[in-house]
Amino acid sequence: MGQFVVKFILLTILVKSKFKSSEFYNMSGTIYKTPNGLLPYQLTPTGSPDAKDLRLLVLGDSACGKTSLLINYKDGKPATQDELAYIPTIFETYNCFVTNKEIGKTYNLTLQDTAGQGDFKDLRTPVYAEIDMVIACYSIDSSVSLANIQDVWIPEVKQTNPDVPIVLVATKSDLKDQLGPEQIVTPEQEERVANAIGAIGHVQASALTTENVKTIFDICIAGYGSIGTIYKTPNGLLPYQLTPTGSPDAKDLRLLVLGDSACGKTSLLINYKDGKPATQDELAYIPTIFETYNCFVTNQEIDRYGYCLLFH
Ligand SMILES: Nc1nc2c(ncn2[C@@H]2O[C@H](COP(=O)(O)OP(=O)(O)OP(=O)(O)O)[C@@H](O)[C@H]2O)c(=O)[nH]1
Ligand SMILES: [Mg+2]
Repeated sequence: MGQFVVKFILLTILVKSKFKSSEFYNMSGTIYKTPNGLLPYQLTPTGSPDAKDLRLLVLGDSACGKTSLLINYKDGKPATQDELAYIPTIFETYNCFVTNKEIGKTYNLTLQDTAGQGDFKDLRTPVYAEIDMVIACYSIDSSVSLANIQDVWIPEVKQTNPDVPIVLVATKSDLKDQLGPEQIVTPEQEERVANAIGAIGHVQASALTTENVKTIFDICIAGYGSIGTIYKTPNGLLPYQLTPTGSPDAKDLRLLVLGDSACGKTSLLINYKDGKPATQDELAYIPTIFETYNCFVTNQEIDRYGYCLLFH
């Protein structure tokens, strides 16, 4: 039982770090998958009494495609030519219900559309405190709009809501097929901004073709449900097992224990890294000065790189 609790705590730390730093972050135009595939939320005409509220806000430069994205998602179909005509937004709110039948969860989504035009800053900023997640948009053919995410939009929202999770979205991904590579932002530029703003996900999407539009919102829902809690897949907690060696692409993850003298930090680490209950000898109290342990852990189920854990 004791061993289970120890593992549980350490795995919680591990899974949270993994979730934040890689599972979502490495999206870069790919699709986030749990062992069962992406958790799919479908639009439903009405919600259930236990539907959770989730408020998503889009922001980004004027005409980068924010409104087109929201309309495409909430209507569940490609935008018509009329809808694709550019009408600058002042301030608009859409609502829709989405359900995942597999796990029986429903969300009442509030989609907060904002104006990219600077004139409407006074309308935008009051809602920043009330939102759960930001969808930060730039147009894939505009490196200025990408730079503005880091220089203008995220600083603006973080003034009011410093810890809000961010999903970074490249809009108009269909333009990659029409424009030359020199007119499209580079993966390095995108990666740099994603890193700088600490995005939990990064997706390239098109309201014109609907590519990945739904994925953006599925990531928001999955990310929101997991942040600050223990990340669980439909199969339960992602289980990492100790392995004698790592794989060449194992990621480094450095965990540090701290707390009062004799509160049990060293016993916890030894128990976990050895994968067995501590012996009576090991449980004897020997004050630590500074010690580092290493071990490799792998999750076979999701068949990805393992982690090289460094404990201090
Ligand atoms: N090729 C292409 N064009 C798009 C796409 N999404 C939007 N557009 C075009 O981009 C223009 C601006 O789209 P909007 O969605 O209104 O832009 P916005 O970001 O809401 O602009 P503001 O409301 O002023 O902040 C329109 O002319 C759209 O037709 C897309 O996925 N692909
Ligand atoms: Mg708009």
